[in-house]
Amino acid sequence: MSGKKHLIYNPEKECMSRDEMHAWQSAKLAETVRREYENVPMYRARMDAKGVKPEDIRTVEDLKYLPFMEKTDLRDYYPFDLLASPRSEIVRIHGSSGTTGKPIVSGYTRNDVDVWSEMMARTLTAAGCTKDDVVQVAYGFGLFTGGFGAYQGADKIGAMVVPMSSGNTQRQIMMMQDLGATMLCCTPSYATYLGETIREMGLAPGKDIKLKAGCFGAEPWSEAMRVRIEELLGIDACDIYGLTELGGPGVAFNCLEKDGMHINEDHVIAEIIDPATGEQLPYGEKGELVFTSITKTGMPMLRYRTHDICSLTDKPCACGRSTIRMSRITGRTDDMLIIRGVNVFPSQIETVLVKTQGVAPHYMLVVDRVNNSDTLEVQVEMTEEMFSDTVGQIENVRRYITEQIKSVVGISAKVTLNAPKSMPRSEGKAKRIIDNRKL
Ligand code: DLL
Repeated sequence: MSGKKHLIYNPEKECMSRDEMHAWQSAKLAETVRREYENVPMYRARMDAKGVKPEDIRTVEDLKYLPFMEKTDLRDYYPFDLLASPRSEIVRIHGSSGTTGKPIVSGYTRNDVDVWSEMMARTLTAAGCTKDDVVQVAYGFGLFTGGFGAYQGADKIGAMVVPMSSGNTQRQIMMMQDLGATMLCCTPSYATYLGETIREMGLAPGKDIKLKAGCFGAEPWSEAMRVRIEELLGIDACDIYGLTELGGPGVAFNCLEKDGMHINEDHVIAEIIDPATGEQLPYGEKGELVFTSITKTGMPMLRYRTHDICSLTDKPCACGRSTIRMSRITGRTDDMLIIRGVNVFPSQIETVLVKTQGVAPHYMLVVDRVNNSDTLEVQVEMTEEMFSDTVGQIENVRRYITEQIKSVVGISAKVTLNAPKSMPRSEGKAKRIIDNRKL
């Protein structure tokens, strides 16, 4: 237990008994399935093919009879064929850029925007935000949901919102000082960059910078990275999770215990499945996260496969919320690199790097195939202090990282130490992998 003071935005919903939650979820699920069956021809056809009728879905346990949805569905039925409400009811479009071609888009009704704002108000409150706070939003505003999500949540709380969007780091820091920002919302990689820049400018967290907490997400990050951000900025760094298809950030969030992310279960039902068989897995086991939206009306997602890997727990949390929690995302089924037959997650390598003295957490994994064998190169940046060390000392660090990767991940990697500030900085989602084998 952290001993921290916990604020809860909506105790009635966030602390309801498990029986009440089960009854609520079951009723909302049945309603959503009916809406989807009646309005979305693709999903009706999929249910018919499985021999499932809306009246078969009465409780949360019946979820397993429903067919899955996938990101490819959003591409195949782009842009509006998955809408479960009339076009005239859609008040907002958000999207995320895929690695290939067109973005995927999701349509939000007024109800969906309100639900999302509530989820984000809960998220920010759990990190300690009240109407007295100044919330600097350094997530991008646009089709990406980060900026608008944080704005809407802080606005609902009645805090003072500073909608900076991402980038323009010097101006970002100037405004942070001038306006006395107390909360920061951005990606963890950008938080690291902001923290480093603040330190380089000789500014002192707690004195020149008034931040007390941050809500960071939209990309995977490690526990070691959290410790680093907390040290750099002198704050509580809370993990927040979400995806465009489910209504943006705020699907799940850390409270100040930072022991897993509370899922907004009155709006989404979470399952963990074995990605190979599609079978449900029990609490505690790692697998692919699947979500069903039960209060969205624009484009509800039923059993949506996120490809994110984590586990769930229903163990009680010291904050008083009764909702189940998801662990940190440890990787994606499609981000998992298979190198010489070994499963490698970038987060494992990040943990090694962040814990190593002398290197900065700016890194890139370059995978290639040479003479029919996979190669992995880990490029990481040295700190200024390390850079001015002797060649022998630098070589010791390189060797240390190589050994650690071998022992943690189980494969040999070539480690390249780059000069300070030579690697690209990320203002939004960081790109950490170059897989030349796919080219
Ligand atoms: O990234 C929404 C968001 C904005 C979440 C701001 C948190 C903060 P998409 O662009 O649709 O939506 O990307 C969703 O990002 O499936 C995960 O793979 C990844 N992701 C999001 N949050 C986290 C997190 C937003 N906390 C995809 N940890 C998801 C790890 C995350 N991965």
